[in-house]
Amino acid sequence: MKYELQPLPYSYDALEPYIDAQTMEVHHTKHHQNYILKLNEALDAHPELSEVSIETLLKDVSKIPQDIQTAVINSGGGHYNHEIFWNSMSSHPTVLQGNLKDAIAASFGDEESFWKQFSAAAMSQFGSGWAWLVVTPDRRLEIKKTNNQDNPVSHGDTILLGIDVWEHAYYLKYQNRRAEYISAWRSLVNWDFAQRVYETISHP
Ligand code: MN3
Repeated sequence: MKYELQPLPYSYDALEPYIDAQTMEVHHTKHHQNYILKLNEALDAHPELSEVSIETLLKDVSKIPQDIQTAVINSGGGHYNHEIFWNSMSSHPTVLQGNLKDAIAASFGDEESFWKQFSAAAMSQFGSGWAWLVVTPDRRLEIKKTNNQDNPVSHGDTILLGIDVWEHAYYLKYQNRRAEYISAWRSLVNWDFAQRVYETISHP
């Protein structure tokens, strides 16, 4: 089974003015596509893994054959992270509500305090990487950040939201102004997606 680039759940210009169409198209058709090509290349050497999902591979990287371990972490992580990233954004406004809203209030204070902490994590990620809202194995909500294409699922967490803070995610429009990109991203966040994942954790 070869991985293939899936269409985005919205058009390239659907996130304007917060993220421009050119950034979205290059990010999807060049960056994400390239992770998939390199992941397929790595897996070519191990046909026995062809039916194992990328999530399963990333959940226990010690089981990945040594000769492709780094390639799967980098390129497989890149593929998996971008799928989450596209779904973490919505072309129409969504609202934090229900049991996730309560859980966020209990963990971070109110929604405003959550955004302060989430933005600070995304801002302070040094160099290329990600900031995440995750549920830990003991079911606590936490904000985390990872380098490059490292992924919280490799550390036992379940991802509710992820923001890409590699420069390619924002440089065309925002240049070095990462803070403006993070602030704009708040208008795009897909709470419906986070809620759907959270339901699977709350009611396994
Ligand atoms: Mn990216």
